[in-house]
Amino acid sequence: MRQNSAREAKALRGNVLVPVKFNALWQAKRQSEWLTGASALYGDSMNILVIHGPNLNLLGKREPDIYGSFTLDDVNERLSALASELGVTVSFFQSNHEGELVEKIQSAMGRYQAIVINPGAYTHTSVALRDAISGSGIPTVETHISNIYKREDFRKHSYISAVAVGQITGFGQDSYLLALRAASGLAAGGAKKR
Ligand code: CA2
Repeated sequence: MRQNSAREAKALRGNVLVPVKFNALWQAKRQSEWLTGASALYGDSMNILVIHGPNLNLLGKREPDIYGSFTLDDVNERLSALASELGVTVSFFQSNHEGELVEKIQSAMGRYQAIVINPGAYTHTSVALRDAISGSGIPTVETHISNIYKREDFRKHSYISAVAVGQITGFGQDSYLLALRAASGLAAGGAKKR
């Protein structure tokens, strides 16, 4: 009987000790993440995908009066610098092809917590891009270098805006930086909900 209770006590200690140790480690991990602001508690860091639509590869090479003299590489470099400040990881994709843009958005599911997109001229024509964004469920920020509401009438309608969380338009290359700040907030919001 005594032997049994000793064994039982040992077994009980064993059962209790493991969760207590685990719990202590878990608490320490949570505390350090809270202090450092790291997101390891939720797995990987926040991944944000920046998509540039058709003709944006020509930035800085043509029409500087409308779109400025900066290149797409300049924009991406500034975005990378801001991403480091914000503690997020940013990836870039540019295509002149609607189907490739759709496929990129589809493949972003489960990999990216937010999207920044300048859909270029597809803003005003593409139901396919709109459906891809909507179907992905990824919070998306639409952005434009020029103010699309100050230009030709055909640019005043966006197929994307109704499925985007919001739109930033008319701030030159700063539009992208503002969009990344917004996307970073959206990605962090999504992580808190997990
Ligand atoms: O203002 C924007 O960011 C736009 O999305 C740019 C698109 C235009 O179709 C949208 O209405 C507004 C055009 C991107 C083309 O960019 C070029 C850059 C240099 C030279 C030629 C085109």
